[in-house]
Amino acid sequence: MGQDKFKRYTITAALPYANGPKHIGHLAGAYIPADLYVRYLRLKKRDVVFVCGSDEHGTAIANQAMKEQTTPRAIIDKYHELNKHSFEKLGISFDIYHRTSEPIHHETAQDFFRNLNEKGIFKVETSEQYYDEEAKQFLADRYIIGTCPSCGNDGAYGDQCEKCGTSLSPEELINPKSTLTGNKPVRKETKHWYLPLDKYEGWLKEWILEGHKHDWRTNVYGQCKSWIDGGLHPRAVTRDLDWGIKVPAEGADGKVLYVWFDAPIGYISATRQWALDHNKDWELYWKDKETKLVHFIGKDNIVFHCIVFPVMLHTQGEFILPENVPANEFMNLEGDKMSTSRGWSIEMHEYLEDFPHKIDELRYYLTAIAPETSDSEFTWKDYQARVNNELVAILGNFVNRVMILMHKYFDGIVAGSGKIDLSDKAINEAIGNCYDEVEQAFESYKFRQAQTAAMEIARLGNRYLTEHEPWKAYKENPEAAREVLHNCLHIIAHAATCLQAFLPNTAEKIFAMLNLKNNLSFDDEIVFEGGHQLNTAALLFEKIEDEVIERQIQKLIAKKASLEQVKEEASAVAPAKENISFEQFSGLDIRTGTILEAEKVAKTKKLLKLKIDTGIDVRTVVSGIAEFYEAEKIIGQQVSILVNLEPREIKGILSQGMILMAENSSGKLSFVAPTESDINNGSVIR
Ligand code: B3M
Ligand code: ZN
Repeated sequence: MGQDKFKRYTITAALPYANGPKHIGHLAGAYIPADLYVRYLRLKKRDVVFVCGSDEHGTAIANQAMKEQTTPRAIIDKYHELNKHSFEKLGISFDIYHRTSEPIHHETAQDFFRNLNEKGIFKVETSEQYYDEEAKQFLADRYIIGTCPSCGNDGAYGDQCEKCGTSLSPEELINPKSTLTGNKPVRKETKHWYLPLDKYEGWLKEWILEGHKHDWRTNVYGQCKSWIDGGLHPRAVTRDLDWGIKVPAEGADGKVLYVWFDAPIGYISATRQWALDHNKDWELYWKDKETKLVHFIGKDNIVFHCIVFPVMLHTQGEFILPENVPANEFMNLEGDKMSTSRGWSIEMHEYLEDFPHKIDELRYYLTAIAPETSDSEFTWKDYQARVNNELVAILGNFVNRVMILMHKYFDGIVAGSGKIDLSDKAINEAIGNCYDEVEQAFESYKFRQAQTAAMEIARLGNRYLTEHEPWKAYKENPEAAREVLHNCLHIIAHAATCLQAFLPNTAEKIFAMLNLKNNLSFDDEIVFEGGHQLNTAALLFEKIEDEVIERQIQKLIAKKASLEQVKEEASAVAPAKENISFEQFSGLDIRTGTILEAEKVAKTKKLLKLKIDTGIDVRTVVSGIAEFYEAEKIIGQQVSILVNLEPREIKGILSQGMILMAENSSGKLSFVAPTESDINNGSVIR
């Protein structure tokens, strides 16, 4: 199987954006398979480092910050912790869960860029890009929406139409609009650094199309082939953005590294940090030819891991390349695409809240339906069936019956002297075959098959027990019953050994019941000596009742509905009022003014006392905006003010006029002010 060609293993799982919780589709796509593979390697006593962490740059983070009306920093701190914690609870055994906001990562990414820049790898080009004159910034792809040229969807983004899946560039959008201001953006010149992928087409053909035709998954190979055959183009690796890693080059002020340039380098910086923490040499894990590098990802990340990042590693010169990129397809949920934003998802932390003690059940089910070759589907009914018919009825039942009988008939003591072997030749051989199949499946990244083969040991045991009926034999021939049960103990120990990558908590419980050391590796011998005392039997799995499943389905439907309602409310607009005459309108004297002073009105939640220069005079106005604006931050803010409103007393203060505010459907207020700077105070608004 060639597994000994390598001295050590660097295993990566895609760095999830820290812009929100991650759902069980992500878990099934990259993290569980990576964890299974790593646990297998550890069981084979191989030298392995398993790295992951939060991807904390890019517009995904900046967008979420805007949505939650907070800073990118606050967003990444919040979701890094949430995701890290969920992975831990789910038994994803990373050696390090790092962050791309760490200084060591900024340094590593900048060094990488500098190195390629000095080698003259990049093409530096000035081009015209969309610019929002009002927001005074270049617009990243995600900040431009318009009509999709392929399907006509008018909410397509500058990089992709999410309706039809076409990948786009901003220039292709019909009627582009800035998402920041809603304005039509203009074209403006800007300079960027490009990775000339086109120059490496020949190299990629040789490395992937010839070199990995037989060992990469067909879906991965196929995607690479269609990218390469379709012709590659230079890709900008810098962006005009203020959230990210500063571009370390002359003339790059205000520019950051493109998030897909820095994120995969995150694997390297995570390894560096881990090496520092554990007194290891990180370079061996990234530069030694005897190290096997494997990236676990979902199918939407294939081009970056198979084409862009390898070209970066190759042009750098010293780095190894991935041996394999076993990307999974997608997992759907109850007949529809899984999506956090549409509320059709089971987030990892949601599952953990409802089923804190059913970790192995989820790992098992997600592996059983892993989308290794095509999209698959999670349904709560199928989850229930797998748990009840396989984990409870086969594995749990077998282990439980054997333990109970051993305690009932023999006080939980293995009798005899010396080593008590597995005496049934046929069973012994069958177990050997299971091991072979498990290993072969692991070596070729077929985790569904590996799990089925490992479960086969428990099935075997169940059949063996049913055939030999020790509870009948015990009456006439207790020694025969004893031998059957001893054999069953061996079968249980083998099942636990083979299943422990999939079911780590269960295996731990089994080893404890058997009074054997935890984490038996594939090469450890299983030994029961005469006189060996078993521990008491504990229940491994509980049957899942229909109500539990029904509740989950209802919860899912309710979540989606409530999200849709929120969206509807957010876009709801108050109906128009009755017409008024021009005279009535002209009666309003509205002017531009500037806030000179602002302070909270004591003992109120909503009120600010403002001093306003109206151009006519300086006057006091009390305004109910304290929940939306802090007093100190609005000094100097231009406003629109109705100056001929009858003065009135509010909380003992005479308020002379009213500030005009825009109010959205959720009650949020915003100033209405001129957008040009030469509109002086006292200008008439009409
Ligand atoms: N954060 C995209 C994603 O979460 C991206 C992966 C980076 S892997 C280096 O799907
Ligand atoms: Zn489209």
